[in-house]
Formats: sequence, C-alpha cells, structure tokens
Amino acid sequence: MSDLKGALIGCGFFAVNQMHGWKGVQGATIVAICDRDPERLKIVGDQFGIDRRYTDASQMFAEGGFDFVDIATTVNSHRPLIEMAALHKVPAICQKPFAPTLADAKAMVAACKTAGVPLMIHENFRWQTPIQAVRKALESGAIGLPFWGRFSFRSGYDVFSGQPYLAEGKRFIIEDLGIHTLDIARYILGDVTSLTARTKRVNPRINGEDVATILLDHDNGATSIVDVSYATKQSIEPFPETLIEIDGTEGSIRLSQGYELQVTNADGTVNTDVAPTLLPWASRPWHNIQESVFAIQQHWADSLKAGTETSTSGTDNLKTFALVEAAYESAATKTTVDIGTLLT
Ligand code: NAD
Ligand code: 89V
Repeated sequence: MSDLKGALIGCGFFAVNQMHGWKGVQGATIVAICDRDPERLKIVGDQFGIDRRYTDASQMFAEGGFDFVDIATTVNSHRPLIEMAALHKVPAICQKPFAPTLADAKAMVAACKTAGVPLMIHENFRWQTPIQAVRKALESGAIGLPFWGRFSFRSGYDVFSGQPYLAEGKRFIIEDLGIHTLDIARYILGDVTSLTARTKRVNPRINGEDVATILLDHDNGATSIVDVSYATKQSIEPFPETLIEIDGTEGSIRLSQGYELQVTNADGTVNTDVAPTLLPWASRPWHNIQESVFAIQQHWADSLKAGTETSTSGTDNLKTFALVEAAYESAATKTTVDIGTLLT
C-alpha cells in the first residue's frame, strides 16, 4: 500500500515536533502545509522541504490531494477546521485541547460521524514510554486490583516563553496540562463517574490557575488524585514527567522522577528504567513528549490503513474533555460534579 498523504494546518511552536514526527512515521508523508502567518509557513516549509504551502485552509481543502489532515493550531480554530475537514470528507487529527467548550467538542464528533470520517485527538501523553510501562505493569496483574492512584505533575518550568498564549487565557493549567494528566488517569484506572476539584493561581503574571488538585471516582470503584502545578520549585526540575502511584490488592506501582518504575508484590520488588528514547531530532527535557508525538502519529497511520478506531478518538476524548469542564465547574461551585450528566 502506498503512503498516506497528509496536510498539516498550523506551523507554530509545537507543529515542528509533529513535522519531525511525521518524517519518522512509516506509511504517511506530509505533502502540504498551511498557516495563516506567512512567516511561520516559510520557516516550516523550508525546514521540512514542503512545496505546497497555503495561508488559507479552505483553499487547501478545495485543492485536495491528501488523505488526512493534522490540525496543530490553538484551540479556537479547532471546531471550524474540523468542520471543514468533515465537509471535504477528510479524516482528521486535532490537537488538544479538543475545543473551547464541551458543546463544541460534541459538535465536532457529530460532524465527523455524519461525514463518515475518523477523528483522533492528538492526546499524546498516554503514548509516553513510562505511561505505557505503568499500564503494562497493571495489566500484567502484578498488583492485583487497583483501588487507589495518584497522577502528579508538579513543575516550575517556564512554559510561557515558548507558548506565551498560556499566560493570557482565563483558564490555564487544567485546560492545557491537566487535560493530559486526567487522560492518563482514565487510561490507567478507567472512566470516571464524578470529580471534585480545587484550583489556585500562584504566579501573579498569568491570568489563569496554575495549581489544581482533583479527586476522581472511577467506574471500577478506585479513587485517584490528579494534582498539577506550574508553581512548584524543586531541587531537580522534573518537567515534563508525570509521576504515578497505584496501590492494588496485591501490591503497588510507583513511577518516580528519573523515569524509574517500581513494581512491588509478595514476590518482591522489580525496578525498571522506563526512560523514553531520545529521538535524533529531539532535545531534553522535551524528548519524553517528542517521542510520544511520533508514537501517536504512527498509531494514526496504522489505524487509518487498518480502518480501526484510534485510542484517543474524538468519542474517547470527549470523556477526558468532560473531566476538564467538570474540574472548572467543581472548583467554581465547590461541588462534586457528575460526569455522566455532562456527557449526555
Ligand atoms: P502556536 O501559536 O505557536 O502555533 C499555532 C499556529 O497556528 C500559528 O502559527 C498560527 O498562525 C496558526 N493558525 C492558527 N489558526 C489558524 C488557522 N485558522 N489557519 C491556519 N493557521 C492557523 O501554538 P502551539 O504552541 O504550537 O500550540 C498549538 C496547539 O498544540 C495548541 O492547541 C496546544 O495546546 C497544543 N500543544 C500540544 C502539546 C502536546 O504535547 N500535545 C504541546 C504543546 C502544544
Ligand atoms: O503538552 C502541552 O500541551 C504543553 C505543555 C507540556 C508545555 O504543557 O503545553
């Protein structure tokens, strides 16, 4: 089977990782790019040798000649661009966060369903090597049935220099980073029935919250905590590591700073180095994220060819996005929010 042809929209900060990722993916090639900013279009077009360049996405769709689109723009453009893809019956990948609101996200899923095209959200954190290792350890049965978990991302890393828009919005850490951590919690412990959240803004130079603590009730009866912070100064900066603790009926799993996995049960303790690979184009400390970009893109190419649903399909990611909406609602109202109600 010949390579799938892809088009990428949005040639900003993160798209450079996606373009590098696509170079390594087997079975897919980017043939066209689009950015409404001609300068970004030129930088990325020249760096990756792409001749077909557009400043207008509708013109690119009208000319066609690609099998899927990869949308790497910021959130406000996601719905119109996904609806454009659906109109042209083009399978689509959309960066997180899914949409500005859950209603928009539901409309995007509906548009793709009606058009009969797959939609995948680029929710890459569950594809990180250490996260995959935790899931495998749990699936092996080594710790029995999980009843408690903690998914923690606490950092003082300056994300605002690369992504200045993160300082501007009324919402920050839950929508941008917590969305990944909530998705990991779902991926490891299963879907969530209800949630309680508290937030804080510590950094006075940003508009949104930079600390959040979220208590999750999972379908399987497990309880977990998702705690995220960009206001935490530590001796060794852990960015961008998610640290995990899982307690089960027969043992425990710990994913510690430095990508160390420890699985303990009645047979003893097994320690494993689960550090991500440093891909040739990647750089520390981002390599953990960069490797997961390649992994999710390979998964997309394989799934599109096989006609199978992706792990983070639009339908799946509605359940993660609902947790984001619920966390803001819970923090604002100081109530526990029922997730089922949001998803109906
Ligand atoms: P950015 O602002 O650097 O880049 C976005 C680009 O999209 C800009 O060049 C802009 O001109 C272009 N653009 C916006 N609307 C457009 C439209 N309608 N048509 C054509 N071009 C358009 O932003 P970024 O930091 O690269 O973030 C992009 C997305 O990636 C965000 O949703 C962000 O949350 C996400 N992101 C994901 C990860 C991850 O690990 N999954 C990491 C960082 C950022
Ligand atoms: O993954 C992201 O969305 C990024 C970062 C890791 C910096 O929060 O914005």
